[in-house]
Formats: sequence, C-alpha cells, structure tokens
Amino acid sequence: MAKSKFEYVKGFEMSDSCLPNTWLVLRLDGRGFHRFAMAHNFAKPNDILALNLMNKAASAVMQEFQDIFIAYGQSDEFSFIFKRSTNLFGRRASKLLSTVVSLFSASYVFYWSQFMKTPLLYPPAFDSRIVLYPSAKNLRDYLSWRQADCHINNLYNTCFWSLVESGLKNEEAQKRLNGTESSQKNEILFNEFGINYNNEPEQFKKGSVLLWENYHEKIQSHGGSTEAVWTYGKNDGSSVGDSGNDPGKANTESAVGDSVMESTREGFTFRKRKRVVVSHVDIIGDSFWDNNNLLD
Ligand code: DGT
Ligand code: MG
Ligand code: MG
Ligand code: MG
Ligand code: MG
Repeated sequence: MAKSKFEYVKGFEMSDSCLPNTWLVLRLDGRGFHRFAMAHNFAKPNDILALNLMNKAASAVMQEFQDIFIAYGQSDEFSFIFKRSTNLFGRRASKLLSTVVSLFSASYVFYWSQFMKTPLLYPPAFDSRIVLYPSAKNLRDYLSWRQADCHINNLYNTCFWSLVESGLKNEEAQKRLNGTESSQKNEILFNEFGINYNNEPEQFKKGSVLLWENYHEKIQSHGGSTEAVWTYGKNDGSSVGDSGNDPGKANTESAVGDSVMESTREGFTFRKRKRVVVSHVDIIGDSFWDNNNLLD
C-alpha cells in the first residue's frame, strides 16, 4: 500500500527495547496510596481485603502474560518477573509498562466490589518501571530487597499503630520508635501489648508470592461437572481471589490457556491446566529457590 506523505513522523519514535537475555522486572506502585488508604478506610496497618484485591489484579496480569513466572506483592506494590527469554512486545519497555500497568489498574477497579465493602470513591493510579537484572543473584537480591522492605515496614507499622491505639498521638508514637532496632520493636510489642510478632499473619510479614501451578482437570466424559485433580506440584498455596481452596471454583476462576487433552480413562478425561497460586513464603533464603526450579 502506498505510504502517505505523513508517514515519516514514525521515524521520530524512539526504540526502547530491553536488553535480551536479562530478567525483566516490572514493578508497579499505587500513586498516593497513603491518601487512598485513608479515603477508603483501609484497616491499619494491613487491610487484608485490599491486599487480596492487589493479588487478584496481579493474577489477572499473570493470566494475560504467561511469560511472568513469579510475581511478588506487598503494600501498594507488585513486582512481575518475566522469563529471561521473553520476547513479548519485542521487549519494548513502553509497551510492556503501559499494558501491564493499565491491565492491573483496570483489574483493581473491576474487582474492587468483590473484595471491598466501601464504594470506590475515585480512580486509583499506579506508576511502573522496568529494571533488568543480568544474574540470578541480582534477581534474587532484588526480591529479597522487596521482602525485607515488607518485613521492616510491617514491624514498624504494627508497633506504631499499637502505640497509637494505646493512646499516643501519631507524633509521640513516631518519636518513641525513632532509632529503635528490630529487637526493641519486638520487645515493645511483646511487653506492652502482648503481641508476639512471630505469630502475626504470614501475609503481613512476608507479602504475597504468585506462582504457576500445574494440575489436572477431571472432566466427566458426557459433559457434566468438572473437578480439579491436583498434580504433585511443589508449590502449595491457595488460589487467587475469593475462590479459596475450592478447586471447582478455582477451575473457572483461574484455569487458563494451554489446555492439552491428556488422557481418557474410566469415563473421565484429564486435561492439563495451570493456574496462579498465592502463598506467603520466605523468598530470601535458599530453600524456596531450591524447591522451585525457576531460575534457568
Ligand atoms: P507514592 O507511591 O510516592 O505515590 O506515595 P504513597 O502514598 O503511595 O506511598 P508508598 O507507596 O511509599 O506507601 C504506601 C502507602 O499505602 C502507605 O502510606 C501505606 C498505604 N497502605 C498500603 N497498604 C495499606 C494497608 O493495607 N492498610 C493501610 N492502612 N494503608 C496501606
Ligand atoms: Mg513511592
Ligand atoms: Mg505508593
Ligand atoms: Mg508503595
Ligand atoms: Mg494498536
């Protein structure tokens, strides 16, 4: 087809494709969520429903972009790690950033009412960036950094809000905690509030890790109901969203793509599926990485 005389303007577009063969980390973060959390009455310091809504939106992103092999979320942020070999959108940074962050934001709004009891008062926005990591050590250190950040903030915030609840003004609580070590914060929680920080929910201490898990869907051959039959997967956790551990529900909720007809026996067909599962495990130590073959 003949080109118009205006076509030359395309030449002004800049190439921004990411270096090949590097782990591509895309992190997004809620804009002004200090205000957003207050406006929507988020529980302090952690609103479990708001955190689960973040997980749901992240799961929607993973299901759309299956080159993401792990995602990690805490507070108002999520990191998505793409396979080193991904060629999604020709690895163009602007295309990846804009598509992922808009799908995440739209999903956050789309699923809001399934999770939150208060109405959504204004549209939330998220910023996003891409960072490329050339070595497995760099990538693991990146994820360790985010999980350590989660722990440090959660310990501080748990202490801070306990002090405020006990009657201190915000500034007084801040002053009390200024310069304290982790051990001192643990002691304040234990001695003054009877809280053993170790017993706080894993989701709050460790954040959320989203991974793919394989399973076999069992289908009765004459149509009818379907049932999930779990493979001996290494990842344990619950499905994302409100489906909990109900595999039947998870089927329709989270099952995606690549459905390869596997086998038919005893009147049942088994179909290979994969779904996103969320867990709240340590990703700083070696055991997570030893147990999950993720870094090839
Ligand atoms: P930014 O990211 O520079 O636009 O500004 P913010 O205000 O989003 O700050 P950021 O991302 O450093 O910190 C996250 C804020 O979100 C922080 O003020 C606490 C709030 N937030 C996140 N999750 C929760 C929650 O579960 N409960 C409550 N009460 N607040 C939360
Ligand atoms: Mg920020
Ligand atoms: Mg933020
Ligand atoms: Mg943040
Ligand atoms: Mg287009």
